[in-house]
Amino acid sequence: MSFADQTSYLSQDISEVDPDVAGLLNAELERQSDTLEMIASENFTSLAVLQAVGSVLTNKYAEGLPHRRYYGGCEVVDKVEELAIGRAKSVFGCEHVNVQPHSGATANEAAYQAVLTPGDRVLAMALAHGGHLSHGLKVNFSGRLYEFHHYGVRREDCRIDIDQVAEMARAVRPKLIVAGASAYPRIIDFAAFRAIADEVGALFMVDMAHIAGLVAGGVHPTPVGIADIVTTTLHKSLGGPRSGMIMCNADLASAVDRAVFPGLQGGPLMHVIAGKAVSLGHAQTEEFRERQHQVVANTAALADGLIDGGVSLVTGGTDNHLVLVDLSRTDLTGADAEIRLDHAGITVNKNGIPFDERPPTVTSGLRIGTPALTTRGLKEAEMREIASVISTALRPAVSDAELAGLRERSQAISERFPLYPQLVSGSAIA
Ligand code: DSN
Repeated sequence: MSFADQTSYLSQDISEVDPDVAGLLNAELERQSDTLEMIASENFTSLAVLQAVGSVLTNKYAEGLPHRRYYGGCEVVDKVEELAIGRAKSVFGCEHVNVQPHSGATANEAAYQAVLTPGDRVLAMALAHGGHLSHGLKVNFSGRLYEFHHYGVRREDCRIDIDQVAEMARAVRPKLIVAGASAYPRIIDFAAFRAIADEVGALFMVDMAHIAGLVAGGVHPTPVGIADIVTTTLHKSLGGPRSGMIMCNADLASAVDRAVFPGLQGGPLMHVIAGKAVSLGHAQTEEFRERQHQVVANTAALADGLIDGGVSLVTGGTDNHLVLVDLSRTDLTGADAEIRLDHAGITVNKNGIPFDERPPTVTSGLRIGTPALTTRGLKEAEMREIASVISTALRPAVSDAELAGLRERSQAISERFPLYPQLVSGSAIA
């Protein structure tokens, strides 16, 4: 193609321009279709969100906020961002929202920057007990910039030790207390954290990334109206595009906005903000609310099936979208179990469990979630069948031939629930 032929540059299909990348997109579509996706932080977004994220809005710079931009030509993207803001307020009932964070980690980074000065003390949940990387892990920006102290769960029941939170808050006198988890299968009592924050004069922040869909669907208590700041991702249980968002009370609005831009980011990803608007619109529908109820019902059915199959679960069950399998009393590590389930056609991640004696690269746990498969249409009957596949795969002496048989059972389920049928005919592009 010569420079004179610009029409081709602008309009040629990816399969012609770049068969390597096009082939990989199709391979990933096939992988997602043919396996059972049970990573608790993943989901399948809608075709409509894929279309928004793959749109011409990727071409646009729009630093600033709607009607207060540093670039011309923002009249359309202003409307897109206003739609996302208005819908986020309707879904979660927040006073203020900034929809520009590129990810959950950057949402947290901006939230900290809005209310903290480097060196300030923060109290958050330990990663090893189910917290998040950006809640003060030493090698993460959060642990390097701020003085994090960590609470955890009780040894006897693996529930958040709210007495320990209170004791630590009184001793540490943090400026900020953070709640929210990446591997906690139970409901979090936000009001109890608020009371502790008030007692010690701390601000209270919730990172609800994992449970945002459940909160929007009314199946987990909301932290909005209780916490001063609420951060989230859009792509986990909420099922939107890969990205983040910050909600806060009106008094923190300008500090949050300034922290996102110019504090942390440059141009917002307007194509992704369009995807956020689409998914937040969907989060107001009855289909969405019913699906969130189904997520909780599916996880409960999965938990019951696993327990019946002899598998131990941290806390003995679940209230939300995930279970945490406890392999600590077996010879099987989380790393080996992840590989076994991969061979059985089920994608999960190894995960540390509270008081794990194995290192984080090995672990004694598996985190298994149901949002993605619930979006695909699976219900309790399929969850019981999947629990049977998983329990069999985790048995001590399972053979390769048995794992191959289990993979056929997994594939039989995935074939009954087609994923993106519009895309399967040779194009993974929306
Ligand atoms: N990495 C995300 C998760 O898988 O839960 C959030 O920390």
